[in-house]
Amino acid sequence: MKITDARVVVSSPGRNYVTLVIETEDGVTGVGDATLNGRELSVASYLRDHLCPLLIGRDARRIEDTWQYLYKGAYWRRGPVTMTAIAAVDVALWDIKGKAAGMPVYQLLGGAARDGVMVYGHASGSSLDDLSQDFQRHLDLGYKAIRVQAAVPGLDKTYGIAGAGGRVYEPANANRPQEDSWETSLYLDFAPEMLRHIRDEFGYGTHVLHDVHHRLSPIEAGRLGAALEPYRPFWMEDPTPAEDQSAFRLIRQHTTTPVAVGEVFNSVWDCQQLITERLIDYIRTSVSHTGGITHLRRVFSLADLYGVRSGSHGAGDLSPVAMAAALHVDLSIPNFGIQEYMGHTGPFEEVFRTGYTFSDGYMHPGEAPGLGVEFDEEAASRHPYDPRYLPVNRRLDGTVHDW
Ligand code: CS2
Ligand code: MG
Repeated sequence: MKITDARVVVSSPGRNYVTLVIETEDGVTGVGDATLNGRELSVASYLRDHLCPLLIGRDARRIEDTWQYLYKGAYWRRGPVTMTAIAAVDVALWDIKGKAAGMPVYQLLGGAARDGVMVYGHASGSSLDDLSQDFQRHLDLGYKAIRVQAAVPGLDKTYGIAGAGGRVYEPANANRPQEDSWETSLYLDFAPEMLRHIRDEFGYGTHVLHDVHHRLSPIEAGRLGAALEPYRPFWMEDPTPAEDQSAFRLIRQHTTTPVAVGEVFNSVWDCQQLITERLIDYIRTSVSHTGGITHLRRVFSLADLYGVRSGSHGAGDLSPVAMAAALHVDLSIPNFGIQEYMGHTGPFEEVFRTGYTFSDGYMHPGEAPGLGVEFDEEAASRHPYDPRYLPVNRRLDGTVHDW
């Protein structure tokens, strides 16, 4: 089953997505997501200029061999650009294999290990009252797990707060990054208040999650985790920048609040110490930034040995192709924890026709052969690339802080 064409489509149906389309001699086509938010064209070029020419003539059935060929053959290993490009190829080949076999990808991965995939949605607000309204909206939609973020009093721009009050969840500016503001002391006082507010109003029947977005030092994270314990968060996400894996030993010494890390990682090596020393509870690497289904399964298999569960990144900047691929993996692995589901906005449905479903807090990838996502290239061409920068974050004295 020879590959006859591999092409990259960069489009912006609501936000920017890079999609790889692979065609085979017998007419089976596969798609992969190659979106690296804010740095999209670097992956598009890696694919177009370096990988697509190598794919022509290869046997589409040899997924592992192709993965090794692209990873080891590059010499320059790992890194978000390389691993996102390889992921797109890998996911497209799994899509092709599923379509050729007449089976959904999860069946090829061993079949369903559960009936559905518990997902968490994002509730946010400019105030605690706004947050409560959004939390209720998610409950009404059926969510069993809800992430909470609210504007920190005293900081005029904070990450993760959608729409209401004129705030933008993830400001993305055309010419240069927006500058957010930050002060750890204000946040550390406020975050436990926010969790208390939600538990007082809604009780303990729903899983509540919170994303710290890499902004604390290890000892600050220990203090936050301890302060959150009475409100029993499902997890505290990305408490510190996790390039420093050993820093998590200090967090562990101070709190039993579960820790989730990994959305900016791109290989099993980035989380090896976190997993093997049991320094985290959930590993959040995503299918599209971590070398695709082939490598993500390797990460989750290692995690399974150490009692660490999955909690894949599923923000709206990963395309519906990535969402579908994540759901196939989630359904089939033994150590699934939870899946993020932020959903997609704008006219994305014109371009990506998805077969996955959401019902009562659980998702399912569907039974269509392959990934179950159809990509309409003609529709994509009506939504051209729209360059955007992610924000940077500064403390009130002007120091650049982790975003
Ligand atoms: C966030 C992301 O979903 C999350 O947990 O941390 O929205 C993240 O900010 C974006 O994916 C960055 O592109
Ligand atoms: Mg996050």
